[in-house]
Amino acid sequence: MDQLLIDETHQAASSVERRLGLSRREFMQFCAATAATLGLPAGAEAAIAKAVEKAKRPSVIWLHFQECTGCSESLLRAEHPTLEKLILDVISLDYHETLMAAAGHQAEAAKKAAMEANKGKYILVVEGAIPTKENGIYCKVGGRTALELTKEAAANAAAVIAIGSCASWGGMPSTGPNPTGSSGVAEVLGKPVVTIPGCPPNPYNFLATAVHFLTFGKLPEIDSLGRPKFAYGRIIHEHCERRAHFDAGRFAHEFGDEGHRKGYCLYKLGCKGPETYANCSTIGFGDVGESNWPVACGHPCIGCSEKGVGFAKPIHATAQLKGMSPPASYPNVVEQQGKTSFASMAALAAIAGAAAGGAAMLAKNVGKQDAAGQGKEGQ
Ligand code: FSX
Ligand code: SF4
Ligand code: F3S
Repeated sequence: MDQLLIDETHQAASSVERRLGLSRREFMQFCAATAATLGLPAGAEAAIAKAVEKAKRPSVIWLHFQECTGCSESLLRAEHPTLEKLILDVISLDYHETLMAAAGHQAEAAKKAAMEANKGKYILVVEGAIPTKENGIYCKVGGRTALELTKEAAANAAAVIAIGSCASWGGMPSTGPNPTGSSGVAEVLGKPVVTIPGCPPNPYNFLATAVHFLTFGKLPEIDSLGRPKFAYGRIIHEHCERRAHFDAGRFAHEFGDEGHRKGYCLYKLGCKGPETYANCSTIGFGDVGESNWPVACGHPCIGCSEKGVGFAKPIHATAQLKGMSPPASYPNVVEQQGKTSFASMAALAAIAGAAAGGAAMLAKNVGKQDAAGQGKEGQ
């Protein structure tokens, strides 16, 4: 960073320091973490710091429908005490049914006023699915259906964000036979919206999306399902901390067995990491950093963020492997010293250039080792 940028960044940090009582270090950590979540190049935290420092925060109108409020909870109950302050400082949360003090007519009036004052400029955030059967009578707020309220609020919004799997594609309320016709926001509006799926989604994915809007004046790049690519561009299995165990054929077969206790791959317990696009494994939950996500806690991923997987496939059914096939044979879990390993046999066969013969010998020897009862955990 050049000197001017450093000075401006420090200025921004001091201003936020005064406003929120945050230390400069905490604020810069937040900016750096957001820049990293967005996959921005080094130095981008300076632009974020300047944008957050600006007094004018985008107005956010947040609607709640068929859901458990877990999205809001995960956003506001982060362990790190400053995150909550930052969320409320990055955005101007003008209407949020479960957080605002107002109730009844007062709340309705607050929404109307916020929508009028920020016409064409506010961000509409929808949490929860929208029931569509019987003209949407299964979810009403203030006597009006979720269907009506969504369409009305979306009409003058600068951007629409569906937070959580419920709002993104129906989520848990849409589980078959879906008696209320629960649907996602894009389906109801008939146009694409930004979706932040997950049940609940990682708060940083929402926050980073809001900060991107604040910093660059536009929403981040999205995929065909409306998901920001920075967060949902890769399958969990690609960057899972247990991946080496999957590749080596070391699996937990039952909860509490030796493989489970040793932290082996959870694929055979139904982990949907191989067919779920999300960054759970890389940014973690609860603002405590990596290693705080379902798989790290010992439970298979249920694909909560993936349409057609979460709340659709049985939790312990084996996942579909996307873009890969499992190896036909696996190395032993414990290689005994002094014996030729699977890898070294493969290397030797390749070096000898006798691919066909080498492979045949390899198969024969692996067969012998299997017969000797080794590597049971890997089978
Ligand atoms: Fe709950 Fe949100 Fe799940 Fe849904 O999260 S955590 S049921 S995605 O809409 O409140
Ligand atoms: Fe991780 Fe699940 Fe893939 Fe195993 S199957 S490596 S636990 S994501
Ligand atoms: Fe959900 Fe799987 Fe992430 S269950 S929270 S998508 S690890």
